[in-house]
Amino acid sequence: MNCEEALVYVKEILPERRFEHTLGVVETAKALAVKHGADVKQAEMAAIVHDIAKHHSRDDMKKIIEQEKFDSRLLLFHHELWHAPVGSYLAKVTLNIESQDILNAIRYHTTGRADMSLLEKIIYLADYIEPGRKFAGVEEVRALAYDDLEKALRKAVKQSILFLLQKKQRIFPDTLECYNDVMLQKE
Ligand code: DGI
Ligand code: FE
Ligand code: FE
Ligand code: FE
Repeated sequence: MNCEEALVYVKEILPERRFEHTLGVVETAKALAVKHGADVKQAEMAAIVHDIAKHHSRDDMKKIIEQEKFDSRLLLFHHELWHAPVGSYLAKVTLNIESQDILNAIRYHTTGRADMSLLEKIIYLADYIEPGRKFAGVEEVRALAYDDLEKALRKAVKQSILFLLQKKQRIFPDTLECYNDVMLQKE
C-alpha cells in the first residue's frame, strides 16, 4: 500500500481528532526527515500509520499481543501502551507494510527503546511535538528538534518520565531503557 492509500485507510478508521493529530505527525515527521537526512517516504508512511490501533478495543489488542507474542509485560501496564505494538502488527498484516524499520517505528513510538534508529527517533519526536500538542515544555522540544535531534529526544524522554511520575503511573521497561540510552549519549 502506498502513502496515499494508507492515508485514505486511516481517515476511514480514525475519529476526526485522531486523524488531525496524524496529519500533524505526518507533516512534522517529513520535515524532520528532510532536516536529518532520513528517508522521507518511510517517515511519511510510519507517521500515517503510527496510531492505527489507537481505537481498537482492549480485548482485541490483548488478543493480538498474546497471539503475536509481543512483550507479555505490556499487559501488566497501562493499556495506553498497547496500541503501538498492535499498530505495527496491523501495519504488517492489513496494510502489507514490509519495512522492518517502519514497523519498529510504529511499535516503539509510545515508549521509545534503547538503540532507536533514526526513523524511530523521528516518529517518537514527531508524535511528541506535532502542531496539535499543547502541553507545558513542548515548545522547547519543538525548537530543538530541527537543530539537535538527540538533545530534543533527551528532553522529550525526560519530560515524559517526569509526567508519568507526577501521575503516579508505572514506567514500562522500554521507556526506562530509552531514557538510560539517551542519557548515555549525552555529551
Ligand atoms: O497515541 P498518542 O496519544 O498520539 O501518543 P503516545 O502513543 O505517545 O501515547 C502517549 C501515552 O502513553 C501517554 O498517556 C503516556 C503513555 N505512556 C508512555 N510511556 C509510558 C506510558 N504510560 C505508562 N504507564 N508507562 C510508560 O512507560
Ligand atoms: Fe500513539
Ligand atoms: Fe508519544
Ligand atoms: Fe500519536
